[in-house]
Amino acid sequence: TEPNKTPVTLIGVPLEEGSGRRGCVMGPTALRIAGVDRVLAELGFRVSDAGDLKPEPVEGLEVGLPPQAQAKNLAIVAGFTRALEAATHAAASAGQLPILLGGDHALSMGSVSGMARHASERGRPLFVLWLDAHADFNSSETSPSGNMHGMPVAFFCGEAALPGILPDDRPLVDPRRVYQVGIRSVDAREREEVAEHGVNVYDMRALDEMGAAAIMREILAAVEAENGLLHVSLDVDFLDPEVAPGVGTTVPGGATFREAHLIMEMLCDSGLVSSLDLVELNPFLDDRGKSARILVELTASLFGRRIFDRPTRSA
Ligand code: B3U
Ligand code: MN
Ligand code: MN
Repeated sequence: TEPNKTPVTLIGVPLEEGSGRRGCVMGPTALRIAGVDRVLAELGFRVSDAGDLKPEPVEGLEVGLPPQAQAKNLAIVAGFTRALEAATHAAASAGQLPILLGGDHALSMGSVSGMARHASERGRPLFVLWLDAHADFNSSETSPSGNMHGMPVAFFCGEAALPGILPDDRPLVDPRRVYQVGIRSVDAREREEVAEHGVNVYDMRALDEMGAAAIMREILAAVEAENGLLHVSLDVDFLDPEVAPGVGTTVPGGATFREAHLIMEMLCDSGLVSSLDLVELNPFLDDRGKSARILVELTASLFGRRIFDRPTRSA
């Protein structure tokens, strides 16, 4: 292991209740079988595996929801959110880089909130790079499905109408520091909310028109300009379903293998990444471990695997 590299902590999050179907509970195991710890160790990182997180017991939160609100499996998602907020914050405070092995995308309610607390203690702003087909900016009042994996961005920006899960005075993420890439499926109300709150959206058209490199240069420049920390949240459905079929909500027309790798390589060169979610992997729907393996390959690129060194950063 190389002493100048931030040690990595893997945290398994066997959460599937935020999504509309079963299977994500197997995600952490599939990522371990695909060798996520091994590739990081090969790249010179000290890796510890905290095992699978257990949710805190939670009851009675429903009473705090607005009338007509929908939040399916609120208790279990809230229990994971509390445990994850604490575990992610603890790892980052101890000088480690947390990687959350999901688990559905509701887990980012906890991981990003934990990183937001960490960043605020350091006096630095937290930025979020959201790689996803979906904006995940529904609230308990706007969600058409009630599935909480469609709400995490609204939650960590303080807009999900889900009181009582974390303290009211918790540090939030400024939606203008959220950068979404790959977006191609947004609900009607969600669309208005995203625009109103100033979330930066590079939808699939932007990715086609600008290319991944130009998009990443803009995002990384914004993070650098404010000396921010950058949390990366990678939803399997960011990728095209032909590349990564192991996800419950496939949306055609997604990112290619090459676009995703370039994004990871540029993130690595930037040195700005503080934390990572790997989410929505559903091994029950996967094709012989293909999607799990691709997530591990992308993680390797993010942590420094490269074809050849480049003379200048992000050149
Ligand atoms: N926006 C829809 C669908 C969805 C969001 N995230 C996923 N699916 N994975 C919803 O249910 O909120
Ligand atoms: Mn998502
Ligand atoms: Mn998605």
